[in-house]
Amino acid sequence: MFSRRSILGSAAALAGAGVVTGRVQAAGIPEAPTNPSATMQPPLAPSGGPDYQPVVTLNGWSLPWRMNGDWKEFHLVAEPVVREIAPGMKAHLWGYNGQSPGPTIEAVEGDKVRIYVTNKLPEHTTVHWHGMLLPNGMDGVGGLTQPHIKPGRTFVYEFALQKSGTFMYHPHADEMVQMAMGMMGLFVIHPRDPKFMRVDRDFVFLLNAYDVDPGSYVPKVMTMTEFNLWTWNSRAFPGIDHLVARKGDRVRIRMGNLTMTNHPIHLHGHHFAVTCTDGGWIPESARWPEVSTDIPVGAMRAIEFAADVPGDWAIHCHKSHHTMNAMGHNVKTFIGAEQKRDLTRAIKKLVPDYMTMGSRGMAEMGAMEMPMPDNTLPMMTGFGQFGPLEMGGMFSVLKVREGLAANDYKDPGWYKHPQGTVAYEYSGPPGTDPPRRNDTPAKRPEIEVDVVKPRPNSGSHNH
Ligand SMILES: [Cu+2]
Repeated sequence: MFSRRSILGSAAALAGAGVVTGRVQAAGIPEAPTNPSATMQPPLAPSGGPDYQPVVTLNGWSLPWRMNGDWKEFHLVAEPVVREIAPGMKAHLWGYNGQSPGPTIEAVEGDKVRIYVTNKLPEHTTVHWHGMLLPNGMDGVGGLTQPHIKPGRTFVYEFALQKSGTFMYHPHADEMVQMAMGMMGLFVIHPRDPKFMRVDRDFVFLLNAYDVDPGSYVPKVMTMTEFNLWTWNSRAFPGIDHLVARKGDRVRIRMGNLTMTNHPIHLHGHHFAVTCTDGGWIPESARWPEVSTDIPVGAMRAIEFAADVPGDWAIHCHKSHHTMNAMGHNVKTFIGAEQKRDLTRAIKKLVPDYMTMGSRGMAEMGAMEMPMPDNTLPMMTGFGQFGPLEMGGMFSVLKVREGLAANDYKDPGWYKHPQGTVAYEYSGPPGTDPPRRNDTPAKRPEIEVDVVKPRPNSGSHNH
């Protein structure tokens, strides 16, 4: 699954550089697993200690650890990486252990963690543990709580995990550049009580954004608001993994926002409750049902719902320009304008590749194979079973199916709708009623679900 490599030679050499403390020197630095691909790795089940439902990182993975005495030891390597944003486009980013975002770190409330951070970037860095309650000197703010980690050096962070929840990690050093280049990851702390807030499927991803000029590979790091790639875990539709759930599962989706703007995330076909923020779990009495939730800058939200109806349900950012890729932003609006053939012909004499488009809307771009620079994603793309989806950016599909195995996250393909349950074209003569296909309209099954409260049998489901 992962290739292993030795990072910097022997621990003794590092100790000689005066960076690694004598306390940990004896055991040596743990290996730093690396993962070069954007393929979702199977969740990393707990290998000891309290049981928990491991998270599934969309297009990502969780970082293996080792026990050293009663310390859980991890090794992050900050380094340049190549990330496929979607098939047809790669970006040259900075990240951790081979990918951007870095691997998800999973541990349990009460664990003592020791996290080695090796810097293979061309400039200094630090790691800040966003939202965590920890000693001030472990907070990772370069210059304020620690010296910067210079290129080639390794630092050690040690703290006990006081509180379960969802947290993030990112540099607090040359932050604008390093975050614009993709340096970030998720840190999930599972509750010590395996029954507390137990779900059947637990998905995680970061909202991030890049500004990569069409035809180029490196994000523009000075961009403030005009990003052109809106991504989940540094992937844009149609490159984002689908979220596969078994009918009847209680599902959690944890989303952290490290972009420079807010994202109203909308889920079709289900009612959910926000159950967690970076500050902790939300008591039942303070939850309310929702279908969209706004995720502020520098914050995370976990939503929970019962996946009670099979189907292919869209989940996406409701800012419609965030479900669009590069190329689109500078297209002029021509809706309603007559683009006369003569005019087109005249312009084509000057600009041979010129195309008239957009006078009836932009939908025609969804199916069009437009000539584009290399390494550029179409503005809107992707196909479903009924035609082009005309999407990009922050869009994916929740696929609810009956009878899946508990740990089956494989793409089950497109949903096969029962006959008579898909919207259809009216084909009768004007003024007549549509042909009757069913005596009763197709209805969702009636399931008593309280989205606000955890399921009463929550916790016993998988045992
Ligand atoms: Cu958005």
